[in-house]
Amino acid sequence: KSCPDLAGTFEWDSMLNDLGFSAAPVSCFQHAPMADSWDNITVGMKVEVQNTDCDNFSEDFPDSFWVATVLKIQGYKALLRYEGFGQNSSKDFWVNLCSSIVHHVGWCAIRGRPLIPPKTVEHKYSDWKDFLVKRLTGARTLPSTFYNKVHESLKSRFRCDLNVEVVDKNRISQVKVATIEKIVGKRLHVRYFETDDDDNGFWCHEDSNLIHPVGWAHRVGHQIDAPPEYLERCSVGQWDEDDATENLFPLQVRQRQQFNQIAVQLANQKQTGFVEGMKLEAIDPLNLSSICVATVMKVLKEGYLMIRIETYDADVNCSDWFCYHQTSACIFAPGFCEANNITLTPPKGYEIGTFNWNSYLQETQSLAAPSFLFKQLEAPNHGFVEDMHLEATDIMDPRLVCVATISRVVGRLLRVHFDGWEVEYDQWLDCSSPDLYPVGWCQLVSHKLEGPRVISPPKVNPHTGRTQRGVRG
Ligand code: MLZ
Repeated sequence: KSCPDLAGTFEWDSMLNDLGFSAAPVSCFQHAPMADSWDNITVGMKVEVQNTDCDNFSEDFPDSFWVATVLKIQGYKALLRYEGFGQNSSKDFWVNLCSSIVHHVGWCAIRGRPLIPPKTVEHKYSDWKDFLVKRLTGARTLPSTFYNKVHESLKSRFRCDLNVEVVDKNRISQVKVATIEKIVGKRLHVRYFETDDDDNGFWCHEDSNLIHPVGWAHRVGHQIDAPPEYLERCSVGQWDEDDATENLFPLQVRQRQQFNQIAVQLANQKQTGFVEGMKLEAIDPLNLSSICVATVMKVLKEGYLMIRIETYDADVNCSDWFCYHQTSACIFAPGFCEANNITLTPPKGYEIGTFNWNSYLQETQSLAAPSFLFKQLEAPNHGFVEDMHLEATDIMDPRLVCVATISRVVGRLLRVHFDGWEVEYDQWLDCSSPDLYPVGWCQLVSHKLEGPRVISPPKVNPHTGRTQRGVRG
């Protein structure tokens, strides 16, 4: 099985006992394995687990099991205490609840495995059976189908060798054809078509809005860099069995349906949607810590927009345009930052303290995109709270999943801070971002987890003072 190198992966266990440590609950991460059934997993539940408090414990051949109670839950991790320990916390331990060493009560009986009381307490009772029966009466446990569910929820919709269209990390205004080479935890490693072997390709989650089905660019009118045969295939709608088709992108299908509904409503109310030249605020795709003044440069089909971040000098080749869907939660009406006390990054040539939307609109003779067009109006009850810990992709170096903390919550918008790194590395992300994972996710899917930074300072491009998508560090 192909896994990224797990050497040096960070273990949360030392931090989990810190006073006040709080991990974002699994149920906050809609796309995460088991998120939809996590509310049934509660403190006080009983499970059967290897008994390590015995003579000659061997991890590979555990021959004794015992019942334990869930004392705390942090992400996928649970603090367990063996039955019989009462107030004695000396053998408490953290496990990943989704790992294969934890079982529902009754599992040992079915499998003919022995339940053996831990050494530390074996002298405490003479009738352990009676003790356990009493302790277990009325107790909750995991559903017996828990591991089948875990297993199911870990499966990717994709498979290796499928072709997709992916943002070109060196030119974010276009997509390229790429092939899936590896899948870890529903994160896809893709290799751009016709690039040399040194190119390290690109990582993104299968629900990312940076990847699309084959034929997408042609369909919506997005720029694509692909071989002529491919373009020809797309223009006649001829797919082969290795082409990823739209059924693998349910979120994008939903976006399109939402867009169609909005278009009907707008038409009924005789209102127009996004128009070329409109101004807005947008998360800078090349510097996710900053929300910037931006312009709609082009309206594509099916609700896609090409947007330019005005922080930088305009590129004559339009290579600085970036595609956001109209229903994206990463674009905002002018005034959003001010209303929410976020520092708006002004256009090139303007100062943070003095930039004013009204005069800017006048000067540039342009219209503000009206606020009813933006998704920010809906703030779902997502459950994220400041200071919660989680695991998050460093989208500027997307092979990395790192230890992180929620540093701000603004409606549905989250600011994610990478522990130990400067705030310049922070990322504004929507609460439904597929780049956010619960504590214990990396361990669950065998992905390397980057710990908090301890040594070397970060590098910034000395020429531009900023970093580039996917090519930093
Ligand atoms: N090469 C990169 C690594 C940064 C990783 C930060 N993750 C939060 C750099 O030094 O910029």
